[in-house]
Amino acid sequence: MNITELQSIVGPRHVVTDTARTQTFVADWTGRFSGSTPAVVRPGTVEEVAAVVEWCRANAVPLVPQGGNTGLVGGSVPLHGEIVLSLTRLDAVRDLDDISGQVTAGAGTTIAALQTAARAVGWDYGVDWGARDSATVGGSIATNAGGSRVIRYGDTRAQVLGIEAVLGDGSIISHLDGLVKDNTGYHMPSLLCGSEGTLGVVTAARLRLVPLLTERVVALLAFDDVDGALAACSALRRSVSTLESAELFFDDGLELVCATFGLGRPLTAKAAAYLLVECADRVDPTESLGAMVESVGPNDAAVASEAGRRADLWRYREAHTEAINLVGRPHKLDVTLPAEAMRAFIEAVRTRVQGVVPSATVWVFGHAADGNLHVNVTGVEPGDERVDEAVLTLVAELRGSISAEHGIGTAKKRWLPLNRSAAELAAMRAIKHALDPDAILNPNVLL
Ligand code: FAD
Ligand code: 2HG
Ligand code: ZN
Repeated sequence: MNITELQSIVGPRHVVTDTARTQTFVADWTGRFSGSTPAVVRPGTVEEVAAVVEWCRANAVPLVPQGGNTGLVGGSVPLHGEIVLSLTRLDAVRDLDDISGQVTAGAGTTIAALQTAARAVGWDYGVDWGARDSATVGGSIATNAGGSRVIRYGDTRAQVLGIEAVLGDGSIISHLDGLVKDNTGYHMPSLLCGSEGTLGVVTAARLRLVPLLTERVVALLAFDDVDGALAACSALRRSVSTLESAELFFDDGLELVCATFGLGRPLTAKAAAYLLVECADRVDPTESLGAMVESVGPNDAAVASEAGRRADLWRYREAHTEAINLVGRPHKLDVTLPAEAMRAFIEAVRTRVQGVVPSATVWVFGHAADGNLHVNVTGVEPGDERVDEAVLTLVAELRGSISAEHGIGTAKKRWLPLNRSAAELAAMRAIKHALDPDAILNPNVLL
């Protein structure tokens, strides 16, 4: 491989080959997926991205696009010796239009930096999740990230009005005017959202902003059983127009988070299931939420309006991922169930998993209002996929989705036919071939 040619495209400083420095780019956040790379290439402009893609095509060298490397399905790291194309230098936030409420962000902009820029001028970005400080705009588009505010603002796809990207043949497509209504053919942002780096390298996006809501209240509600928590979630969705998040977790997860991070328990008594809800408005939503909380009858509740206390309550939910990672490398199954099947799934999933690996530990939490559950399984060898098979076939039996918001990556590739027909897979392959004829872009994920 002629590294000098890559150096001449992006500058010698931006081609990293030293294995000590490539370490953080070749292993994923969980430590379950790792590989090696001949080079991490860090372009600084869309033209440099296009030149690197053209070079890869000419030299038959595949690449893996990478943003913050917080992806959880083994799709962001070079498992087959690919080049890593790191987009983090493309981090400019520009053309923030106060009138339309739109902004253009480079692919490498972190979600936290985007939020900061929007909030400084009275707007906000509608998508938010725990990895906000590292996850990037490009990665969030490639995975169609969801997070904790989907009930109010939708997923990443719902925020993307325009896109700039480099396709597999090195051509640049750019449509960043941000017209809200623009039915002029195939909608490239929709196609690239969730494409996991297989169709194009996203270099920038025109994003919709939402009004900044400064008055907030968070409530942690405890229930005797999962039915109580799910019924409360549904009642709150129906009656509280300011509801932004409704998150579910269980006592084993709460216990683990408290023990791992030395936190006191948030409520005096233990409960089976917990619902964490957040409301946001321009006027204080505490009273309206309080009245509704009483009507859904939790056993106990902790309520916080002040920012620090709100963050404390959120920590019990958001720290699940980190706490579980410290138990051992988890198998992560991020799934959606139809609302009416959630309880049946939660009841059955432990038995199914322990039926194939009796020593496994199953952790369940998620975004209750979206039907999105995160099943994490620890105590399993990284390559032993029997637990993945058990969970994903249960999901399919219940007519759910094997990927709610993290994508397919390499972790779930073999189970994609559980959700997609042969005709759909053929259509996807045809699209892939049209946009990436030489299979240069992340060829080992998704299909
Ligand atoms: P990476 O991990 O670098 O890449 C992810 C995928 O996108 C890969 O396939 C990669 O090839 C591709 N890609 C990256 N950049 C580009 C680009 N510019 N162009 C084309 N393809 C690209 N996800 C959720 O949806 N909801 C959550 O609530 C959530 N919570 C999380 C909490 C924690 C603690 C962690 C570690 C992760 C969480 N995630 C969540 C997963 C992760 O943050 C998202 O998938 C995120 O969108 C990945 O962004 P990234 O920049 O880190 O992308
Ligand atoms: C979350 O909702 C993330 O916290 C991560 O999507 C889920 O760790 C997981 O499995
Ligand atoms: Zn999630």
